[in-house]
Amino acid sequence: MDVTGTTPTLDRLTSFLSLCPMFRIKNIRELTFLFITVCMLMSQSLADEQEFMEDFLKREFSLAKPYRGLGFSSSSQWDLMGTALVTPDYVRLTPDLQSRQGAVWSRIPFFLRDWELKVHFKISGQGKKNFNGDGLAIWLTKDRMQNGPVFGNMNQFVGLGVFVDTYPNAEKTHDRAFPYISMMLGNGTLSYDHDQDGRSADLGGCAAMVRNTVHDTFLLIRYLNNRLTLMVDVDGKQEWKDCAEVTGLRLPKGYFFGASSATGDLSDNHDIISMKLYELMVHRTPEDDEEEEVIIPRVDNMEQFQVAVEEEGMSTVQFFFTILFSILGLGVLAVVGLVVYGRWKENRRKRFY
Ligand SMILES: *[C@@H]1O[C@H](CO)[C@@H](O)[C@H](O)[C@H]1NC(C)=O
Ligand SMILES: [Ca+2]
Repeated sequence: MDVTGTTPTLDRLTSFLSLCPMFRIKNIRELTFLFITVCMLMSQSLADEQEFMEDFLKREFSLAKPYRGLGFSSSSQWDLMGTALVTPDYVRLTPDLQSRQGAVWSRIPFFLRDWELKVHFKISGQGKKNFNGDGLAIWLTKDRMQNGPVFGNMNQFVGLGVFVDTYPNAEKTHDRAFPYISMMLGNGTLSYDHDQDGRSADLGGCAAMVRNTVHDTFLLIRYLNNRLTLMVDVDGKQEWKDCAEVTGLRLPKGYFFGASSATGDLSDNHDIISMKLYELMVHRTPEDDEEEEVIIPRVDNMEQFQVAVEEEGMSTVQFFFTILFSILGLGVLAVVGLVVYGRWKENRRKRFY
């Protein structure tokens, strides 16, 4: 942005402001801040809308009706495992019975750079709230078809896990409501702590009422320019709600998509209705393409991320209101000051008589 271009705007802003007496204050720095903040907010929302140009459904990485030959035919792109079975309307990972594990795994390694996965799932069962479990997980990991304690998949996994956790295992649960959806990036040494519902390693999440709903429940995992965004549509309003987001997340290529689930003493039916993978088309600069490939998944500035989770900084909206109220406060102070000054002058005049 060149300097000469911005000056007339500032001049115009100043002359506009001098028209309204309320805003006639000497220091226009606050107002400039306000103006810039509004511009930033507007450009932000525009950027969000235009982030990618197009998306393309990739059938080889998608699981959708009709599930012809799924898990059996040699031409199928998916394998079934454990209790997983296919019906005309869904892939049931586990039935509403104790101690079951089931999974469905893609057979094809995945190499796309920017993508979005829409998962249509259903969790239902006889148990009352908090007498059901344990939930399901969506994966994009180095290993496939493993058994284990993380929603029916191995621990110390390498790659991405998104968990729909329907049972609070930790006793201190007042900090989050269940079912709780969260994500984690495994690097082979990090482990998912089932007794703590994965708190120590999760990269954020949200509560989502996803069990025994009358409407359809969806989640969306978007990976775009190394930013991972998790969104949910669980209220039957056909609208995505933000759940969690991590920037600077680096995921190696050649991993496998999967979905898994496990029941323990408590159970539920855990069904996948579809998993649709879209490739996202993005504008790129040459520098973007020269970016290093990682071998182990990681998040840049992990420490920074953890700080951000613990003590949230001022959001743009908070900043906007802080500035707004500062200006209003200054206005009130000015009026009070004028009144006091007027009284004082009057008193002084009186004293002279
Ligand atoms: C995995 O991540 C943890 C926590 O960030 C770190 O301490 C550990 O060294 C990492 N392991 C590998 C193999 O990179
Ligand atoms: Ca749990």
